[in-house]
Amino acid sequence: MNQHTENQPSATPDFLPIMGTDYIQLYVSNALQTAHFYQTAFGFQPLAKAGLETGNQAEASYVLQQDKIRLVITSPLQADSDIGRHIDVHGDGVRVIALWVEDAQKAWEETTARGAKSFLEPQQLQDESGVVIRSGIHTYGDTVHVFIERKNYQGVFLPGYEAWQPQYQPAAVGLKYIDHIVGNVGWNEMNTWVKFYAEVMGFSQLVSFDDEDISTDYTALMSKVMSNGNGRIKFPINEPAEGKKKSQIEEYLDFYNGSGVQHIAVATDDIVGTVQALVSRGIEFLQVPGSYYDDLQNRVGNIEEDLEQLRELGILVDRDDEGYLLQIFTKPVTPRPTLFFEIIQRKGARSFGKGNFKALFEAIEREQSKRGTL
Ligand code: TYF
Ligand code: FE
Repeated sequence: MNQHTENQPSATPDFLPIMGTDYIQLYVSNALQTAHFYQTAFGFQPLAKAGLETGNQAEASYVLQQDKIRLVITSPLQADSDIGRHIDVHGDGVRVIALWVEDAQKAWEETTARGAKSFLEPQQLQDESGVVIRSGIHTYGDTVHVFIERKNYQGVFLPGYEAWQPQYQPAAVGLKYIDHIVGNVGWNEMNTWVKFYAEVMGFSQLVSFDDEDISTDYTALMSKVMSNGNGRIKFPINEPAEGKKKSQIEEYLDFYNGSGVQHIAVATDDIVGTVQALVSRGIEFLQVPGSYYDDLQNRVGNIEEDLEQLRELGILVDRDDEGYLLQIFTKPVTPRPTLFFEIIQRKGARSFGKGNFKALFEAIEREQSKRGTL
């Protein structure tokens, strides 16, 4: 087994304190309809919007919220825009992982001084509800991190946005917070990005898996998990490895045309209820064979959930030294096999479901073979 945990004593104070994920911004071709999908299918609530009606001629954005999770769904309103080019190259996908920081000026200074490429110099946004400071740096592919400092801001989201309260407000499905956000990076880029999160952002490596751990017949990949000081931000990074046929990571890179966000893992404290609600709203999940459940009890011991219910829904279970976790993966939410969601419930476990990798990756391979991309 090649999994190892690295204990990193924090001798030096955190130069980049992060309180959590502020929002995730997707660039999509029809933000109005994508926002409807996240409301209807995923139970997000409308929070704020910006666009022509707020004086923005360049782009329209819809902000959705479910508990601590905020999504910003953005489309261009004009030809020849950076947003339009992002969509043309990548399809709909994640452009911004915004991090809630104490000091956005310092976050930018500390990271750019350590080698980050600036995306946005610190700027002050102001309206009658207060002040937000924002800055940003580039990370893998065309993905960026925006630092958001909102110490005294009382508005709905950010200056430039107005409250969005349509009549239509489907119920939430129990999604609570972002557990982790996974990036797929290109061949031989793993070390670059592990080094970036370690040296530029002060993160440490939690675990790593190599292709010995996680190759099935076809899928081969390497994965390392980077985490910030307080553990609220966890960024696993995947790199493809040579296998018998095309790695799922390589398939992603081909369709996304480069590195980018592969999956967003969202936490629930009732995975059975959440998944039932998602299924009833049309979300499709990867399915594992029934035999997965035959030896589940032997593998994970006693769990509180009803095994039959887990089998019916296709929820996976894994155990580590600290407890267990339940997880399930959606099919891609875009026409390209790129972005998908993970629903996760942690019951003590702090790992990522290594015991499920084989069953999960075989399920992904069945989808790849339907697509003819294996
Ligand atoms: O985030 C993780 O590490 C798990 C497992 O392509 C995983 O969710 C790893 C790679 C992958 C899909 C899921
Ligand atoms: Fe995950």
